Amino acid sequence: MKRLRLALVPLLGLAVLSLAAEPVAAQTSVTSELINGLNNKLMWVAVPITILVEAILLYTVLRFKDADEAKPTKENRRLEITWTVATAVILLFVGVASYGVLANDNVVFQNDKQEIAPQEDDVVVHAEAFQWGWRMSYPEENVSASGTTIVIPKNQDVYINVTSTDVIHAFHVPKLGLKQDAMPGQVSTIKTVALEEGTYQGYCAEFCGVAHSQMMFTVEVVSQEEYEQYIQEQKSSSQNVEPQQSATTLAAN
Ligand SMILES: [Cu+2]
Repeated sequence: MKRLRLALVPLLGLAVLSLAAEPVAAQTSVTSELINGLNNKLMWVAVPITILVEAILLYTVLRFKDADEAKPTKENRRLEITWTVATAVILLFVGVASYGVLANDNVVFQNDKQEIAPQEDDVVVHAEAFQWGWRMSYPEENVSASGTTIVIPKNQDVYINVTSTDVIHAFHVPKLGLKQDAMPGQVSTIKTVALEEGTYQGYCAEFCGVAHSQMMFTVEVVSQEEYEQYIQEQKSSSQNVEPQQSATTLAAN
């Protein structure tokens, strides 16, 4: 028994460390808040189960290592009912917690839901992938973004329409919790609300050919005023230089 307790100490220490090691960082977007929140909730289930299973395993090894011959186990109704009910409760918790996140529009946007179509103030970004680069534009403002940088305001619903002109690419901004396949001939929308101003790295996350690794882009989250200023600048300066822009993007890559 003493040895068992000794074996449990580093195990418990590890478990506590794994929980403490994850700092409660400020969330960058509603999407990442939901995803990380679910991850943390599931950790509260997974860590105790890991400890329980490892503890039983260690106990069994240490307790019976000198036993002469294995004896068949006897039926234990109470134990069987307990683990069946416990498993059901745990799976129910995991299912309900996951459904709450997966059914949220900020995580999985259902394109056929009419009632959550963009409102007047909402920002719509069109992200078109091609071999090998991105054409970013604001269809409602009728301007293209400068280069491969998307500027979006914080605390505002942002809809990103992702598509491709050739093969399958993927729009991925890890820090904002955004990921969506870019399918040729199909527009897939993702929605989010950015919460933290800053610059976020995005890239293509679907291997699409020789220059796949150069399909980078940037998402800049700014204040509402800065965003409006940016759109005005784009309107007055460029008067749509979309064809040249994609050519320079391609050359730069
Ligand atoms: Cu790609």
